[in-house]
Amino acid sequence: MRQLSMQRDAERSQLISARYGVLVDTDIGDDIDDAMALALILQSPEIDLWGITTVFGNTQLRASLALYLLHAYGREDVCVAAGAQMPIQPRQRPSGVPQAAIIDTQVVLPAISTLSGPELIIEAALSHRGQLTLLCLGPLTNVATALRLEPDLFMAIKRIVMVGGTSSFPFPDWNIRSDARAAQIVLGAGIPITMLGWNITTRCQLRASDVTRLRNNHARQTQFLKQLLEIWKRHRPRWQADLPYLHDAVAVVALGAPELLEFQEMTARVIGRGIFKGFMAPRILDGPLVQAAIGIQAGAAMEWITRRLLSPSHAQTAQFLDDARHGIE
Ligand SMILES: [Ca+2]
Repeated sequence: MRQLSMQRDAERSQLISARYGVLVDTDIGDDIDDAMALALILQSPEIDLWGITTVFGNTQLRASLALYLLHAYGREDVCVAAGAQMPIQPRQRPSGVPQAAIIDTQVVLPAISTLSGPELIIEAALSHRGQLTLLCLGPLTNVATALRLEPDLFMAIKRIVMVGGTSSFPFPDWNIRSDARAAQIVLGAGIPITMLGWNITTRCQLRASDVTRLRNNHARQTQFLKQLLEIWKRHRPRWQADLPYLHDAVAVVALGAPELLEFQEMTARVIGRGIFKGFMAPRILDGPLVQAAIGIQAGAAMEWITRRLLSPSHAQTAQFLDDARHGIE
């Protein structure tokens, strides 16, 4: 009996120590993958979501969309701040946030934080020194601005997990080329960085069988995702495939199931000027070191993502973790 109890305590300790305190910086609202990643986070018991900041273009509308998603998942407690609208080094025009069409204006949502995006990043990092994992799902303007505002910030952030760049041939992916200067600042800041490049995230595309499973699941949250998918299909550029890539969801896989990815330390230089402005050149040039994903078990990762998105709310699991934490304290 005593042995069983000790085993349970050990399991609880393991679960709690594996829990990540995360702030998500996102350009939610254009492509669907940011929303899918946020939904996945809210379904992941090992992730404790401390806040959301929005970046790029109409960040107020993006923040409203994030709040609406949190409402759908019953997580109105999470603080959302609108961040930088203009990149430090502008390259392309932001879109009109088409996914915000899902917002029911009759629903009363919590207010957007009075802090700016960079201010919320600073507050979260300094109030949880050494514990904050920043999940960066868009251009890196907010994080770069926060690093400029608070010189000690790089010491306080535990890790950045970013979607962007490449670990194969030089390439100008959307997040890096949308603000190349911000990417240079963040990569060079001295914070441990896990990088999920374009060559890895494009391996994870929603499958027709996943859509069928979404359609056949009648949970409120799943219906919300299904609606988002319908909006995405109406607004996707003609050159895009019929089913979306889940780039940003791969960042959640890196936290929840890192064994499905293979990583390698490499240099990652971002070109800031000339015809190659916005390209990331990995390995071949001197530059900041990152842990870059070089491989993914794509089928297993998609299965992990889909199962989590379709699983019943993890609220009970989170409650278990909280109870366990109080039990140990
Ligand atoms: Ca994104």
